[in-house]
Order: sequence, then C-alpha cells, then structure tokens
Amino acid sequence: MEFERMTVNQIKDSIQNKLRTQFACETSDATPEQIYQALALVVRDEIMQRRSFSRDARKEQRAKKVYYLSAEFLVGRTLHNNMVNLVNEKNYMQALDELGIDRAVVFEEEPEPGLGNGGLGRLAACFLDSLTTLKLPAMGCTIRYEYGLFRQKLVDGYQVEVPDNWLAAGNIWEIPHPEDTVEIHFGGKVEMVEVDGRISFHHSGYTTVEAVPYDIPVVGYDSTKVNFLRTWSAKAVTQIDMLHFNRGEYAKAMEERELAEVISKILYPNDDSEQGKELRLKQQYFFSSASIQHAVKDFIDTYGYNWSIFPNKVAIHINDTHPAVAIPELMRILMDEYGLGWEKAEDICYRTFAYTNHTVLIEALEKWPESLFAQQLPRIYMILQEMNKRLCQKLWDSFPGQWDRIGHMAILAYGKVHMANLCVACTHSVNGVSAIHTDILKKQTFHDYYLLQPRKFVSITNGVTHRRWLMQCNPDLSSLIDEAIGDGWRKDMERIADLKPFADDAAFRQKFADVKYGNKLRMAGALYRHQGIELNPDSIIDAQAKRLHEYKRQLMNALRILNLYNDILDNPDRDWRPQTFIFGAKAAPGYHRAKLTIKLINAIGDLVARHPVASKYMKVVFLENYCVSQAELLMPATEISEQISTAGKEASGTGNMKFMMNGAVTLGTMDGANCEIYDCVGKDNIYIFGLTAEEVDRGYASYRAHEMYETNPRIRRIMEQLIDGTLCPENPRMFQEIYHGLLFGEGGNMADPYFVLKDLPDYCATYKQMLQDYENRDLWLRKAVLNTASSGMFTSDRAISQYNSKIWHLKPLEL
Ligand code: 26W
Repeated sequence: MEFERMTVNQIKDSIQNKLRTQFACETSDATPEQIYQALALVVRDEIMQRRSFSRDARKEQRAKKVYYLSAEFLVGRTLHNNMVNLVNEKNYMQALDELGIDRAVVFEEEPEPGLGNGGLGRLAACFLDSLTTLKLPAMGCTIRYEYGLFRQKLVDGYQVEVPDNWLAAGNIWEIPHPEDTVEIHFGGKVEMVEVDGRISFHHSGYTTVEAVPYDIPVVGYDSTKVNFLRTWSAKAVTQIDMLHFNRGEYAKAMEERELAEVISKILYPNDDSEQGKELRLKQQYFFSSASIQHAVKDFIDTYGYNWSIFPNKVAIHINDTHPAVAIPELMRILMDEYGLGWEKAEDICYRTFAYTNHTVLIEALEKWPESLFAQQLPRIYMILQEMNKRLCQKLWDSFPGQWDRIGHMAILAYGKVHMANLCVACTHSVNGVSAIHTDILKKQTFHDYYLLQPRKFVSITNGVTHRRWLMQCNPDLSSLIDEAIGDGWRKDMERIADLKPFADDAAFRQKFADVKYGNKLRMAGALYRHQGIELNPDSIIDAQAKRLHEYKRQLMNALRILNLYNDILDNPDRDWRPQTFIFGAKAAPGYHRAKLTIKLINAIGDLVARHPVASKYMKVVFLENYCVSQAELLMPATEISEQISTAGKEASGTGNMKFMMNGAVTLGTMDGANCEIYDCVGKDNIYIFGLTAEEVDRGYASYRAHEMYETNPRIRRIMEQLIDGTLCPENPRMFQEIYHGLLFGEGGNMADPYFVLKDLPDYCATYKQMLQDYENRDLWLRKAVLNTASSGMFTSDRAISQYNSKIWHLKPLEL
C-alpha cells in the first residue's frame, strides 16, 4: 500500500504551526535551532504515522524478529536522512526554500549522536537502515550514552579531547518508554538452595540499577516499515535508600544514585584494545541483560511459554564480543526464572545467537579477569564455569591430552574470561566481514574451532547504506545517475551497474567531472567555515579518513607526503599538479603513538605551508573532529581514496566503499574489502601496492627495517628529517620515538611491525603512476565513473540480505 506524502503546502503549514504552538514564534523571528526543532517534529510526525500504520503487523504475522545487540550505533544526524527515506526530500527542500530558510544552516543545528568509535558502530547504523528498508522485523539495542565519543580539537597540531554533551538540548528523535523499564543486578552473592528436591539459585545482596529504554525510530526507504533503535539509560532505583536517608546520610544516599547512573554516562573511546575496566564490563552486562529481558518478555507476550519455538521467532546478533554476556544471561533467565533444564536452555541459546567478529588484532580480543566477573556478575560467572566445564569435556574428546590447544579454545583459562571463545563455542554462526578476513579467522584466529565445525563459519562482506552515502550526501551525482539510467538503482543498488557503458560517453564523463568539482567547492566552503582553511578546488583531493591506528598506517601516508615535498624541492621547475592531502582521524586518548602521529602530520603540513614553492603545489589538511557529518562532505569531494593498511590487519573497512560509490579511485593494499573492490572494478581502475597478507606473515621472521634505511637514499632522507630539526626546529627530538620504532623497535619488539618502510617505495611509485594517469583526463574520469558503476555490491542491502538468508531467516513483513 502506498503512503501519502506530505505536500509542500502541508509541510509549510506544519512547520509554521509547530513554531507557533511549541515556541510561540513565526518563521521570521525563529532561531535556527527553533526551526530545526519544528522541522524535525514535522518529519517525526510523518514517520510516526507510518509506525501506527505498520504497528501490529509483526505480531499478527507472528514474524521472527532479530535483535541486533551492539555497544555502538554511530547513526549520525537523522533529519535529512529521514527526509530522503520518506522519499519526500524534494517537497521538504522546496518548502524550506519557499519559507526562506537556509537548509544547510538548519541541518547543522542537529547535534550529531556520536554513539560509536568508528567502523563497527557505523556498520550497525547502516544495517538498521537496510533491515528496515527490506521490511525485516528488527530492533537495534545499545546504551544511551549521555556523552558520546569525544569531540576533537586541534591545538598547535595536537589533538585535544572535549566532552561530547550531545543530549544537552534534548533529542527530538527519541521516545522514552518508562513502562518497559527493567532491573539489572550487580554484585551480591549466590547460594544454591534446594526446594522440594529441586536445586535453585538464590541471588542476594546485589545492587539494582534500572534500565530505562528510549526508542529512536528508523524509517525504511520508500516503505511503511519502521523499526526502532532501543537505547538503554541507567537510572538509580526510584526509591532513595531510606536506611541511609533516615540515618541522616543524605549525601551517601545521593552518592549511590550517582554511582548507578554512571553506567550509561560515557562511551569508551578505545576501538582497539581492552583494558579490563570494571565500568565497561558493567556497561556490557547492563545493556545486554536489559535487551535480553525485553526480548524474552516480548516473546512471552506473543507466543506464551512455548520455549521450543524461541529460536524460530527470535534471532539475537552479537556485534563483536561486547554484548557476549547476553548468552549466559539468556541461560540464566531460562533456567533461574523459567525453570528450564541446562540442556534445553543451552540448545535454545545455541540456535538463537549468532556472532560477527570485526577484528583479528590480538590486543583487541576481549578478555576479562575472572575475578571481576565473579565479583560483579556472580551468577553469570557460575554459568560460565559450567559452560566451560562442559565445553572442555567435549574438546578433550576431539583433542585428547592437548592441554595447550584446549586452553586456547576455552571460555575460562589462565584466570581470564575469553569472550571470543564464548561466542564461537555458544552460537550457531560466526562470520567475518570480508572474504580475506573470514579466511584469516578460519586459518588462524579460530582455526581449531574451524576444524571441528567448518560449517559454522560464514563470510559476509560489509556494506554501507547507499541512501546516506550516495543519495543523501551526493544529491548532484544521484540526479546525474537518474538521468542516465533511471532511478531504479535507488531501490536496487545492484542496478547501478547499468552506468558502466556511460564511462565511454564523453558528455557523461564531463558531467560527472562537473559534479565532482561542485562537491569540492561545497567541501571547500564547509572547511572554510569550520576551520578557516582554504581548499583549492583545482587540486587533486586525496583523503585518508578513519580512526588513527598504527595498522592503518597514516604514518606511511605522512612519510609519502614528506617524500613528495623533497621531490618538489629537488625539481621546483617541473609542472607539478597541485595536490591536497586530507586526513580525518581521532586517536584514542590514551594511545600515545597515535596522538604523536597527528602532531607529525600537522608538523609536515606546516613545513609544506612555510615553503614558498612546495606550498604552491601541495597542502596538508587535518580535518578537525572527523565524524559522520564530516564524512558526508568528504566522500563526494574526494578523488583518491587511501586504503593502505598492513595486509591482513583491516578486517574490512567501510570508508573504502563510501569513497568508491562517490567516484573516488582507491589507492590501497590487498586487505579487507579492498580485495573485493579490486574484483568488482577490475585491475585497471584501482591502484594496488605492497605486501600481501601472506608476505606480511612471512615477513615477521625475516624483515629488517634497517636495511630499507641503508639501501634506499630517499628513505634515509625522510628518516633523518624526522630527527634533524626540519620538522620542529624548537624541539628536534619530538618525533624521535617514531624514528626509533621504525628503525630499531621498542621494548624488545621488532622494528617497524607494520611494514611502513617496507611498503613505502611501492606506495610512492604507485602514487606516481596514479598522478600520471590523472593527467589523462579521459582515462581518469573513465576510472572514476567505473568505480561508482561497480559499487553495487557494497550496499548494506546486499549484506543484510545475506545475513538473512545465511543466518537469521526472517520473513519480510507484508504491509
Ligand atoms: C574493546 C575495545 C574494542 C572496541 C571496538 C575492540 C574492537 C572494537 C571494534 C571491533 C573495532 C572496529 O570498529 N572494527 C572495524 O569494524 C569494521 C566493521 O566491520 C571494519 O570495517 C573495520 O575493518 C574494523 O576495523
């Protein structure tokens, strides 16, 4: 059934109405913030009408539902995206124009929810968009962090973190559901008691924290389906502890409230290493338990106590190991609250849960001290002990006497709880996020599990929603594509392949180039407004935008730029094409090397800017506070996409896909989804360099970084510039540790463990070739068009269809 869209006049009237009734003002005297609020309310109403329309469909159709549990959902701003998904963007834009409202200004009023660190959180947001568009019943579950990821300021080239108080002005999109509040219990002790010959477990002396849900609607593209992102907020129990209170210990009573509510206070800013923080474990249990309690209650409301059909009606997805405690939590609820036996409960869990792994970096695999579990989650710990005992018995049958092997696969071993092993052992599906990543999971990370249960391992390459990452962020390119091949690609992204023949159409290529130029201008305007930096739209835009991490090798990019600087100084009269190197990256606040790399990039930028000749041809720009909205400006304006991780380390990457959709050409290594980009676009339309993952593995034993320094004069030169005062005359030692780490290694570790110097020559040579090709305008534009035209498989609609057919088996709702 089609749904009525609001007309331009209806939108105008509604905005004016909201302004009058909510803010007692008119369009003429409203602040941009008031206009944003009024407009958002109008859009929200349009969404909620669909919601009531599709409301009970799932229950009526007794449809299976997936709960996507993730500690992060990096949703980005919502207003514009909702207009796009309502397929009513044109009317809204026209209404704003007719009211004389500057849309760019209004959109920028929306505080961006930064409820995620990077790739994993943004992927979860793209997945919700696709789930809803495909009409699959789903709920995203996470924490309502009061403070999202820190905002990044650059002061004197250094990163400074500022708290992200995104909820300060309230959040129009969320709807509180206090009636769905659940209790979460921490600490205390558990006793085994026998009642009528049955053993049960009695938990006492615990601290209770309430979990209050706030739901954010997610609207599917051109569909009446609405799903919700449920965010749980921690609240102290309503009753003030009267014991303390009566004793006059008012302050103590209040203090305990504060302690309870810190649980949902802040998002941990690490995306690579686990430090075993108690509060983080409490966060994980908090939202996992709340979500499982909700799922169980919803199941009972719909199907009664018919437990054997639970896995046919409920799928629970564990996004990386952060929500892994959901597994023993469901065991606990089924056994302790509903009296199921162990085998039955275990079977239900196994068939209900599925797990996605997002990283193979050893330091990122979560391991918690057993003592922390025993203390904070005593009943969960008991369940883990039993799970582990049974698991190890089974493993012993497969690998008798092989203690090391069993210890490596166990849930509890060497005093730690191994969350990844818990997930692999207790779910029916384990998937990697690109072909090469799944391969590494099978051959290395989870090799022994793979030997026992090869069919459990699934590969599903990541995807991104082309609605946000092409239609919303690049409207001009989207219209151009419509003009060429019709608008069918908007609903079925694979049809973008119809664009391929247009790569050979000179007139189309010119229009494609014009769109890119317009996007560069738009980016230039924003950059000037935000940071006062001028961007030359006639320069090549080369961008590396992602979290700052050694394995992603922003350092290698910086050294390449230093090398180019040297080249320009040596050949000042050559006809250099102006180039702009853009970086967008936040570093974890405790990750010293990453923060120093930011300073290095900015120091090289200053060096270039100071030089009269070099500054004519090159410029380094560090985007302050890289986030979803910045990415939406950057992707459409970029021509060269830097995807240069050490092969074997980047599980997939998703920025690579966004750049590609917007017609950037990839310069990268054979890593993560770059391999599949290569397959789709063909070897002539991508620039690949560097070691392969196998070569990296072999290199650990044989690589001597110092030999690169000895045999390659260019490398020697840039390495010396790191420490000879070229970069920072007032403190030549500033980058000494980077120099040392690359050439000698630190703390007994190998030198240059990410093969920066090893891959640098090939990287520079490949870039040089790329620049040459860029000068042949037809050749280059052809490549750019083919990148967009070949990006069909990277829509998250494809990824979600695969999750559904391989793992969840949900039926689309009939609406
Ligand atoms: C415990 C600390 C911690 C926090 C977050 C460890 C690991 C993580 C995430 C798994 C990091 C992450 O975002 N991984 C990225 O996931 C993307 C989506 O699958 C991939 O595209 C990226 O390659 C991967 O780095």
